[in-house]
Amino acid sequence: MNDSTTELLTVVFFGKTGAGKSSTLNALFNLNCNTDAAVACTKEPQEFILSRSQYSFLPIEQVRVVDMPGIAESREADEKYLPFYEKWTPLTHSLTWVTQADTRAYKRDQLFLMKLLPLFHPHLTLTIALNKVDCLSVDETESGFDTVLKQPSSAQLKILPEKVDDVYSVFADIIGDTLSFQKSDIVPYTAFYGWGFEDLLNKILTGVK
Ligand SMILES: Nc1nc2c(ncn2[C@@H]2O[C@H](COP(=O)(O)OP(=O)(O)O)[C@@H](O)[C@H]2O)c(=O)[nH]1
Ligand SMILES: [Mg+2]
Repeated sequence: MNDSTTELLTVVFFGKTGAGKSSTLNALFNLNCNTDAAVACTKEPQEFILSRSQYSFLPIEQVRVVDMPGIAESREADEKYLPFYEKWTPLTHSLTWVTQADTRAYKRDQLFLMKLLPLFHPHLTLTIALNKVDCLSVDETESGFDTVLKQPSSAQLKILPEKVDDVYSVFADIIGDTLSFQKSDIVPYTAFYGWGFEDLLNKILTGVK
């Protein structure tokens, strides 16, 4: 659905505070969005225009990427940020919903998605970016993420499909028939180590209908 006359594709990063939206944008595109483990530091949408002269892998002349303030910081913050989400949702071609692999609590994602879903363009490309795969917990006896090879351990790889199934049902439950949504729309990765980046970039940049 990108408009070939304007050659501008808009990719917007949504998701809970702390899920890793800003870190992902920084790592994917070498940007400088503020990040913090403890303090929510993206207070307003931050917009960046990327052009193919600088990023040769872009499928289109210009890509606008937008880093949003995180949801679920507090009730007041959600109320303050909702208008930003309401403004950007209809302008979005590729929506990257960042969430974490190292949790089982997705209720906040569901509640916010319920509010925004009516604003989604029916042809919008949705990607669930499942970050922090490095933190995916495994049995104490098994090893975790290999920080030297920068890849998940075999134990983590073994539980990943189950994790993707869980996340799929959490989101599919809300999305219903509103738009096409498949398990392949969920991309596991880690912004820290870059594992999964190629799949993520392909999905968010070239999966646009
Ligand atoms: N372990 C781990 N931590 C991450 C990863 N991505 C981001 N973080 C950390 O998560 C925290 C929140 O990240 P940030 O990008 O500010 O989240 P945002 O609120 O969604 O923009 C920061 O401390 C990041 O360093 C990852 O892949 N693995
Ligand atoms: Mg942020």
